[in-house]
Amino acid sequence: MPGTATARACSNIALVKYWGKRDAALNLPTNGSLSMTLDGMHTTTTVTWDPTLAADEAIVNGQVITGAPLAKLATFLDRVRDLGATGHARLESVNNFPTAAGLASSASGFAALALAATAAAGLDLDPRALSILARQGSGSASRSIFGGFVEWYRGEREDGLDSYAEPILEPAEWDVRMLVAILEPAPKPVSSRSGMTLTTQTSPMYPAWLETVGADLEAMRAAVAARDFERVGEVAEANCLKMHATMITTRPTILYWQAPTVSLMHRVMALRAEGLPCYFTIDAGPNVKVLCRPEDEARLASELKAVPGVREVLICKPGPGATIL
Ligand code: 2P0
Repeated sequence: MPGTATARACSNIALVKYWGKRDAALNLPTNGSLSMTLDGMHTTTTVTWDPTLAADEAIVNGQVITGAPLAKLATFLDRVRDLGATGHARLESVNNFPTAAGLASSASGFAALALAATAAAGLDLDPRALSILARQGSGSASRSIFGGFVEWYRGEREDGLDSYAEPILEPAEWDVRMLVAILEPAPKPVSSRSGMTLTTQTSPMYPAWLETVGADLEAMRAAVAARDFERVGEVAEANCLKMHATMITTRPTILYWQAPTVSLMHRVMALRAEGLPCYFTIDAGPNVKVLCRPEDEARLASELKAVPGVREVLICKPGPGATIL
């Protein structure tokens, strides 16, 4: 009988970012990062190890995957075969959020796949081993194994065994909101993978990133532990802008912002000046995520929706870790 398992994992948003690798094959980062798992955005993945299959097969959001994206999944499944799985796998994966909207699906995708693929093979990995496995699919996936607020350690080892994530606060321990303002579709930006490589090689700002990101991480760790909303927001916003400064000064430039991205940043700063505490962060795309307190969620959502170019606003709470369904 083929072994089958279904797992679900949420996406996450980094409050201190991952941008740069010390090992590209293992996705070992140049710096640690810290994120919030997002309950509203998840991937559900079913994996079946089937001895009759001649090759790995994948369907993502109803589309049969071929070529380089399938090869990337097969390489990841090789890591699961290294752990003891045999034969080939059929995987079917669905995101509950719009993938084409430039919202990262690799974090939730590889976290769900790591859990489903190992469980289907009868392998019982502890959360740390799962985080290490998910990291090899996509760096940010190491964080999506856990719920709430999560730190992913840089690690020092060349084999990556000390580069895994751990939870700092469980979802129930601190209630905040992350509003995701989704913009109208724009030309597809540079992938994170190639963008990171170019930035580390060419941005004159990258050394400054490396010199200062450790202090951001330390400040964020303390602010999250103290549930200090303003401090978390200030450090997250500054760290996001610093990462984008390294992207923008990459040659050729990696400018993920569109005009509405900048309008949203101004709107968030203006709302804050008017007395609504909120802070923005932006990843490798044009969409803007805004941190606020639960009681401000409705007002902030309507303010963000009123910015021209905003198509939709998703409201996320701190979400759970990856689970078997
Ligand atoms: C982050 N990003 O910390 C940062 C901020 C984008 C900007 O992690 O190459 O998809 O698969 O390890 O994890 C996106 O990068 O990259 C990312 P790979 P990944 O969330």
